[in-house]
Amino acid sequence: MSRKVTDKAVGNQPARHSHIVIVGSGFSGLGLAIRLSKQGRTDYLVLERGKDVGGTWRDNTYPGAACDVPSQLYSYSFALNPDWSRSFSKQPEIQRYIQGVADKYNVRDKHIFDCDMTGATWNTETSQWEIQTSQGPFTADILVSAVGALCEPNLPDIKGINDFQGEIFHSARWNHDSDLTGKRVAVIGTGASAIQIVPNIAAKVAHLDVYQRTAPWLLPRMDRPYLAPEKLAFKYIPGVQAVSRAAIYAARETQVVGLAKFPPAMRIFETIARAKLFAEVRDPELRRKVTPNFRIGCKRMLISNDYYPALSRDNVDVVTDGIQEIKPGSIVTKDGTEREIDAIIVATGFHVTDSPVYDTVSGRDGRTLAEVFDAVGQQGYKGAAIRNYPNMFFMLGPNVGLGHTSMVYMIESQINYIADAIDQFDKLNLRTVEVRQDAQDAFNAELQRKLQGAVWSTGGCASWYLDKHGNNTTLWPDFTFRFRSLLEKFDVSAYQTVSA
Ligand code: N01
Repeated sequence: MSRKVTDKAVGNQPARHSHIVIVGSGFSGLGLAIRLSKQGRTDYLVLERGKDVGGTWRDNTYPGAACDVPSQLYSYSFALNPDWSRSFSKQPEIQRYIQGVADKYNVRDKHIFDCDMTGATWNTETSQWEIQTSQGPFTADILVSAVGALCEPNLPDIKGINDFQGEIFHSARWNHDSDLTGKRVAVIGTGASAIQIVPNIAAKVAHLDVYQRTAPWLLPRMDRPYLAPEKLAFKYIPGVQAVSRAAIYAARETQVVGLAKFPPAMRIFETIARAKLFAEVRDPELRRKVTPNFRIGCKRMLISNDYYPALSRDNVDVVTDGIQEIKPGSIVTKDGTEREIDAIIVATGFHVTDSPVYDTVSGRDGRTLAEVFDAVGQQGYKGAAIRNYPNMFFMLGPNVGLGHTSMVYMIESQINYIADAIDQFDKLNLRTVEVRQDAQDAFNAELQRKLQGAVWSTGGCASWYLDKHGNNTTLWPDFTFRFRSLLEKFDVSAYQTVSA
């Protein structure tokens, strides 16, 4: 049973209490909220810093933003969408889908929007979380972090970047008031975001410099509009959409063999990528520049049919000399060349293993998540719990990320686990639940053992998958159905519990 809900004071301010507080309403926080509502629960709140649900799909509105996982799979299993317009959806359609699901399951009134969590501290005396937000304090018996891994833009530490006088913005904070038509533009980065942006602005800018630090591997994007009969079949013939989804899932899961178990098998993908590069980049100098020097899969494999053609345009240059400094109206590379520009698009990714959110969450011994991770790296248990953080669950915590299939599958696995954990917390009348150190250590030892032979460790690249200790603390190194079965039920025996 949940304890009595009373509003208390945190510091001098009265705090609003909720048995469960979920922070963030992207695919993960929203999905958990829907599950709790379906179970008939009303004792939860979702604190969302934005004005709407959607998370990264609400925030990433850059030209060309689209998913690189097929739409059939990139959706909740309980809310299949027969109306996807194409096999790989674009951002506006995904955001509309997420909004539609929030409306259908009627969970918006459980949200507090424009509510930015600025701190969360475990209070050992009350066994509650004290949560500071831009809308005042809250307390919770159970706190769920669903803030996502790709939410805090990573701005590169380049000399002079703050003195640039032209327009400058991050890919995840696109300035729609800015008109790049006829301007000299620089894109810094060549990751998943940049390769979607470049083809979508290349034709309208006067000149585009693409600053590449590492050439990515590119595979064909098997994207196409769905035909009307297909959509009718998805909608009206029972099982057709589920079968299509299962087939896509199974096909993608075969990649785990090469990525995690036997990296030489990735040569098949490398051969396809090399053939594509050869066919689409005819200029030998450009081909040399954009040929990757690591095993495919070590960094996220990208899919695009229009990136190489965009790079081959007369008004586009790929710059590989490394940025020395940014001046008020130009970028200077390490070879001394100065290129004048009017605008910079910073497509340099996100704080994944060093999110600023980690500085704001203090656990049982007073240490922040950032301090704990700094000491030992991002370690958790089933990506859902972390020692020293009682009564706290994580959506997309350590080692839940993927390079080959839909994160929504992992999210739904975690929803099963956390919803069951909350149920058991109440049924067993617990006051605290905290993962045992030995359970967490054994889980991580097994993860790192599996990761040793994976392409992310052996493929010869640097990536955000690895933390500063050199450990891969972001990716799941096995088949995703194994993750699903591991998280099917909450295993209370792996936790220390105190009864209420
Ligand atoms: O970021 P990234 P992203 N100077 O980290 C370069 C997801 N996503 O926003 O490779 C110069 O991948 C960096 O260079 P290097 C997806 O999970 C999904 O593109 O580190 N360059 C790299 O080229 C993805 O993995 C979709 O040498 C610097 C780039 O910036 C994640 O989001 C679509 C630099 C960063 O690439 C992030 O993608 C888009 C510096 N100081 C994104 N620092 C889907 O379709 C970094 N770089 C689902």
